[in-house]
Amino acid sequence: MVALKLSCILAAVTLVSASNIRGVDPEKYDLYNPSRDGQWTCLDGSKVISHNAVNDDYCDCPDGSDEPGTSACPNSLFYCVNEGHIPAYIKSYAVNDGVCDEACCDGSDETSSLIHCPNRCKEVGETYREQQANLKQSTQAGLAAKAQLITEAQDQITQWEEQETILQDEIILKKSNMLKLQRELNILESKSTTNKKAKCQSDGLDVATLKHDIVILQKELDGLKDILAEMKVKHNHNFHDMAVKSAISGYDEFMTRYESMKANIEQDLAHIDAEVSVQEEIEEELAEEEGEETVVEESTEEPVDEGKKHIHTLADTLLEKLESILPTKYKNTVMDALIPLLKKDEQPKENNFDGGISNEADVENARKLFQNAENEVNSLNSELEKVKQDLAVDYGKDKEWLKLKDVCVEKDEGEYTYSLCFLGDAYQKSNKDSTRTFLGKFEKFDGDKDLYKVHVHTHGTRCWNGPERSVKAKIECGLKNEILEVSEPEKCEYHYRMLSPAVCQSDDKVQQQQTEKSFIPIHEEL
Ligand code: MAN
Repeated sequence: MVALKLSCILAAVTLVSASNIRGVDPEKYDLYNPSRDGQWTCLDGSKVISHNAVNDDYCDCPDGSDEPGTSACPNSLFYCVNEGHIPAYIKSYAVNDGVCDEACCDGSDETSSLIHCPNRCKEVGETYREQQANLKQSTQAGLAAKAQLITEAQDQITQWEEQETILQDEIILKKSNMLKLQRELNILESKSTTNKKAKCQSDGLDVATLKHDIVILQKELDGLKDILAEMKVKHNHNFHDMAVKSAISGYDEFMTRYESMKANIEQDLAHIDAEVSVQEEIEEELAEEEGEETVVEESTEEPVDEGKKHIHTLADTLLEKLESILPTKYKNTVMDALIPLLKKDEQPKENNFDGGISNEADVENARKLFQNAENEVNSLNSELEKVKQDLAVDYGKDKEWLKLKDVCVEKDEGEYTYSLCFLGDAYQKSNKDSTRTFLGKFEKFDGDKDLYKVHVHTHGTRCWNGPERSVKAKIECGLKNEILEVSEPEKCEYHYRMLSPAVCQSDDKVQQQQTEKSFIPIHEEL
C-alpha cells in the first residue's frame, strides 16, 4: 500500500515537471521528463545534469537543449504556442530581449518586466486565414489556367510531330523528283553542249538517285519488319489463325535471308561509294582540262563508260536482291516503280533524252523545272528545320511554358517601363524619351528544385564600364501573367518579380511549403 502511494506521488511529480517546460512544443514535453533520481540527459545524449538545471538560465548542454525557454544557450530555439494562429520557433537570443517578436504573436517570448507583449494571435490568425483562403482561391484558378496551357501544349506538340512526319515524307518524294529533273537537265545539257563534265555529273546523279531510292526502300522495309516483328510477339497464340501463322513463318524465313542479303547490299553500297569517288576524280580532271581546252570535239562513237557499266551491273544485282527480299504484297508496286528508273538507259528513247541534239528551249525549260523542284525541296527543308527546332525547346516539366513562349508583359516603374517576353527578350524603355535598352535574351531556367520558376535572360546591351545587362525573373503563382515589380540590386542586373499560372502547384504542394516555412523541427536545429 505504501509502495503504491509512493509510485502515485512520483508519477504526479513527473507529470507536474514535464508540463512546465517553457519554450518547448507540448508534444515534446516527454523528452524533458526527469529520471527517477531527478536527473536529466541532454537531448544529444552528451551529458547528464540535474533536472532542476533545465531552464535555469545557465547553459549546460552543448546542444543547448537544457535552455529552451531562456536566452542562455545561443544555439537553442524557443517554441511559441501562438494559440489562435500557427505555432512558431524563434532563435533563443530573442527571448526576453525587450522586443516583441513578430513570429510569437502570443507574446510568450517576453516575460520580464521590461516590456509587455500583448497577445495578437486572434487578429493575426484571422488575417492569415483570410490570406490563405485568397491564396487557395487564386491557386485554384491558376491551376485551372495551367491545366489549359498544358492541354494546348500537348495539342501543339502532336501537331508539330505530325507536321514533322509529313514534311520528312514529302521531302523524300520531292527530292526524288528533283534528282530525276536534275538528271534530265544534265542529259539535255550534255546533248546541247557536248559537255563531258555534264555527262559525268549525270552519271554521278544516277548513282545519287539510286542511293536515295535505296534509302527510301530501306525505310519502308524497316517499317514492315517492325510491324511483322510486333505481330509475331503480340498475336494471340491461342488462336490458330493460318493466315497469321503463315505470315509469321514467311517473316522468319525472310529474316534469315535478309540477314545474309543485308551484308551483301551494304558491301555493294560501299562499292558504289568507291565508284562515286572515282567519278569525282574524273570530274576534277575534266574541270582542269576544261580550263585548258576551249572547244571540245564531239566523238561520234560513245566511249565505253566503265563507271556506268558497273552501275548497270549493280542495278541488276539490286533488283534481284530486292525482288527476293520484298514481301509479296509490296513486291509488284515497288519493282514496277524501280525497274524503269534503274534500267532507263537500256530502254528505247523517244524524247530529247536520247542521242539527238536538244534545243536551247528544252534545256531552259528543264532548267526551270529543276530549279523549281530544288526551291521546293529547300523550302520544305527549312520548314522541317523550324519544326525540329520548336520541338527541341525545353518548355517545362509538363510543357507549361510552350503556349507562353513570346507572350510579353510590361510594367511601368516610374523612370522606366520594363518588359519581358517569356522565353524571349527583355527590355527597359525610358519613360522620358522612349529609348529602348535590351536587357537580355532568355538563356535558361534556374530555379533549383522549382527549376521552371526562375528565368534567366542574358547578353543584354553592355553597361557603360560594366557587365552585359541581364535579368533574373522569379515567378510566383497567379491567374494572370504580370510583372509585379522590378529592381536593380546590382548595376545592370535586373530582378523581376512576376506572376504566371505556369508555376502554380497543386494545393498539397502549397500547403506543404507553408508548413515547411512555419516549423523548424527541433531535432534538426538543436
Ligand atoms: C541606364 C539604365 C540603368 C543602368 C545605367 C547604367 O541608365 O540602363 O538601369 O543602371 O544605364 O549606366
